[in-house]
Amino acid sequence: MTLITVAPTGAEVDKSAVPALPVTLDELVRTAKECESVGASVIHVHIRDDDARPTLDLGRLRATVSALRESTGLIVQLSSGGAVTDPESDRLAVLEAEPEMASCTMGTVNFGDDVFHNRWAFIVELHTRMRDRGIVPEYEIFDLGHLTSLRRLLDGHGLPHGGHVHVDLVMGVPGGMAGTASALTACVAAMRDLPDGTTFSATGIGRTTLPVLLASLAAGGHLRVGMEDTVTYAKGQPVESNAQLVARAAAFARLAQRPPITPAAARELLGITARS
Ligand code: KMH
Ligand code: ZN
Repeated sequence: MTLITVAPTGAEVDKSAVPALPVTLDELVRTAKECESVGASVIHVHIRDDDARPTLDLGRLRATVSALRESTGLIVQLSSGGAVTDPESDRLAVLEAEPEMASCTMGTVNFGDDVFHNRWAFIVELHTRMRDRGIVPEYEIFDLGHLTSLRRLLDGHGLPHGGHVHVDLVMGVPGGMAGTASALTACVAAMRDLPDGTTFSATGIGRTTLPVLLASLAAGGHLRVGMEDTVTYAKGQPVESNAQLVARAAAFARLAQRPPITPAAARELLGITARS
């Protein structure tokens, strides 16, 4: 069975360049419903302000969590990564919006012409606060050494809330690991040092989307797709919608005899307990 996460928006893609990008709450909710209907069980969320610029405004984040919870059964995973310019304090405050999940990036990485900063003490703080608040982390891995850091984190600071470890390999970022089957295989080998039962999903940025998707399915991994990671469906063909990417991922998963799982099954897999 395959867990499919959709990452519909991100912090980098420009709405004016990609009109299909969901940036308002209405667009996000519509996208979420469409993606759930074609096989997504988790939504990784970045939000935008009224000018379609990335924001970590807490009021908006709370409204987003609540709207997605009311309109869909999806697991809402807020990004604590934000944009490369976001301060640590705002990234930590994301947790106050009380999502079921949040991302937790396992190290600093060059990010195109920028740097995505993730100091060790900040990572420990995110991990600890998530556990205190009953939020399940998805550990974001941009490079092989981030898996070693995850081992160090779990050894020194214990398992996350729910006890299950789930990582997401974000591959093909300029500055991070390559989006190739061999890089994915190296990660799978390194994951042997993580707790038994650790699960992983993978996503390939830009043109690495398909090789990473196929390699992840072949290696027993789960999938993340969405316009945060790719805005081209095929050469010269812009992505029409996030649901188009989820539907393709679901079709590949069915072909691999590992059909998409429901949000309820995903909650069980990830150790997410019901919130009151
Ligand atoms: N926007 C990137 C700088 C995450 O969501 O946790 C960070 C990112 C990772 O997208
Ligand atoms: Zn993200």
